[in-house]
Amino acid sequence: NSTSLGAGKVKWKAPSNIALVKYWGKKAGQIPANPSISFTLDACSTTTTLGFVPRNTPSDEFSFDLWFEGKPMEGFKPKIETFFKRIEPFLPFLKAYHFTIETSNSFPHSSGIASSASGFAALALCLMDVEKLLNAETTEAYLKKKASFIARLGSGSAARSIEGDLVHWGSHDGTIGSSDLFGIKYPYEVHGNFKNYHDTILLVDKGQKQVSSTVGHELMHDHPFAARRFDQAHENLSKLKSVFKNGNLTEFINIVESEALTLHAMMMTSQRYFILMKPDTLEIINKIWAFREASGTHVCFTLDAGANVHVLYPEEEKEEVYQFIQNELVAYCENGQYICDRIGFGAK
Ligand code: 2P0
Repeated sequence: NSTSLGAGKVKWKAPSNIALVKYWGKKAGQIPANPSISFTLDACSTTTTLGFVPRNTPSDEFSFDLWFEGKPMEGFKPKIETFFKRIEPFLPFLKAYHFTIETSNSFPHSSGIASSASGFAALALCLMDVEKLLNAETTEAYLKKKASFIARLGSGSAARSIEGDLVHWGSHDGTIGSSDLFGIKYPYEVHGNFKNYHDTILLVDKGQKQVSSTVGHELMHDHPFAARRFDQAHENLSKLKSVFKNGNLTEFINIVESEALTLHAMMMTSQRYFILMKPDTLEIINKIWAFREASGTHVCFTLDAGANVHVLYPEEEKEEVYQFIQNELVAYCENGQYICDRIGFGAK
């Protein structure tokens, strides 16, 4: 059903996400070693426009240029080149066009917030729009599913940045439609306690990470605790499914904080070992625990592959917790910087 297509431009805004059960470790072909589930974020996003112009002469090379926040981004081109090579079998039109990729993030540059999830999700959606223009029969559901599949080949966690508000990625026994190849919107009932859940991201350290996530994943290959960890992720996902149904926030906190600390424990116990948390990360965690105990609120934390702390809390407790963040936590943020985010509903 392919038609030819003139020049044009498409645009998508894709959100970042924060894993509750973490993806850490993978098999060949960007297949996760264990299933994960994430909250889709709202404020943290990448906006990408993709211009395309048909090329006159056939070529064996990809042709594209890349702009980041209005400036040419030569340094990132090899990553996109690798990405294009991986996805070409599934998007055979890639070499027929010259692409202009223009991208910008809603969050501050080098804030320690990974842009690979939102970035690859936005680009994958743009490429799927081109496929849709070439084939009018492409449905919205197919576009989203394949966009997640394509995004995964750029960065694993990007598979979870297409839809909202909760996204599950990775085979998990008894979960309808669960797949290693793409993320799916969580298909079961979710308790009202999780509506409009808040995530205030405290920017503790904006420096370059010592070990990239890709290397961290690789170090799980001969990690002494890998097998047990992967089983644990399955167990935690099963438990979390019950929690999403019954709304038990105490149990939610227990799973989510344990996942965050286990992720970092895996880093500390791999060979080579490394630490991405900073002293202030631990200060914040201790403050959160003390406040939770004293206030009876359900504030908790999670961590990404970095020193920043994601402070999670329900809509009902937002005033009290936000006051606590202001009074006691903002002091630990680099230049006082933090981002008020919440659960979001996917790419637009
Ligand atoms: C996650 N992270 O589930 C885990 C937890 C960070 C901490 O997936 O090599 O950028 O591109 O597939 O997805 C970050 O790793 O790694 C990540 P690649 P990715 O969100």
